[in-house]
Amino acid sequence: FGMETALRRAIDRGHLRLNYQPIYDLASGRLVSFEALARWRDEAGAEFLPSDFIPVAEESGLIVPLGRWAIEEAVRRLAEWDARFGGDCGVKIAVNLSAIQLQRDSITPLLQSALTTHGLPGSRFTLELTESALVTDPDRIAGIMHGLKGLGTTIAMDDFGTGYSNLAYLQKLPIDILKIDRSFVTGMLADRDKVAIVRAILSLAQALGMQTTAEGVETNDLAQTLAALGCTYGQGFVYARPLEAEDAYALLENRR
Ligand code: G
Ligand code: G
Ligand code: NA
Ligand code: MN
Repeated sequence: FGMETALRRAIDRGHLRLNYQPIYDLASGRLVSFEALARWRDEAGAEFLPSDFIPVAEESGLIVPLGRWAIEEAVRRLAEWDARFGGDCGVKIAVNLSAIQLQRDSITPLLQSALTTHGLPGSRFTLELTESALVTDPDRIAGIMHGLKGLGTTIAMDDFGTGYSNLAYLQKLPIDILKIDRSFVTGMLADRDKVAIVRAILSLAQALGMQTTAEGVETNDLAQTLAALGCTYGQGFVYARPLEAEDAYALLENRR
């Protein structure tokens, strides 16, 4: 079957795009960033989600061109938003990096070059890595993370709590944000065990001087509870689903 061939063609022909899901500061309600999420609509109009094609991309090696495209597209888009806004539009963009992409490609010079091309500082970007990135070659990943930090970026540990039981890496790596996996967040108001896990992650992050993002915030009650517990940021359907770029820009325009 030709999912790999079709994906290769989609990358070459520019048929992938990024959607953008807003992330808010829970205490102030301020819009602070957008997570860039890849989408693919094929020639027949069928829409594919990352859960369909990222695994194919990783197995086939296409994650390298796909990941390069995502970084360049995110940087280009933020520069476009700044230009339309008439200056720094005040949000960051978060880009997902897969473990296999980090093993196979040199992300830091690529990002540096995109930043130079578009005249943006690294501090306008967050990079989201999963714990699985740390399993195979932690020393190499640590080196990459320090290189990315050197560009001024923010580093977020995605899906935190689902991946890796060895927490020793938290004290060694330059991690700024723990993203609490939505499996602990959504529905936590009706589940004391989930609340206990979320509290534990929040206090761990606080003790280590890290910020936190709760994913899967689906209700106002949940947003308020997370704010009261000291979670820094929230992302989820109560605010917005992942948006087309134009709708994301409208959201940030209307914010002022
Ligand atoms: O948008 P959706 O919830 O279907 O995304 C599912 C997951 O796919 C995200 O959590 C993210 O980790 C991953 N993903 C989305 N876009 C990208 C991308 O551009 N690169 C990589 N490596 N992963 C992505
Ligand atoms: O962790 P990851 O990068 O895979 O998470 C992003 C994915 O989570 C996106 O694909 C998005 O569609 C999904 N998502 C974002 N907010 C919510 C939410 O509030 N509820 C649910 N069920 N999924 C969400
Ligand atoms: Na992510
Ligand atoms: Mn996640």
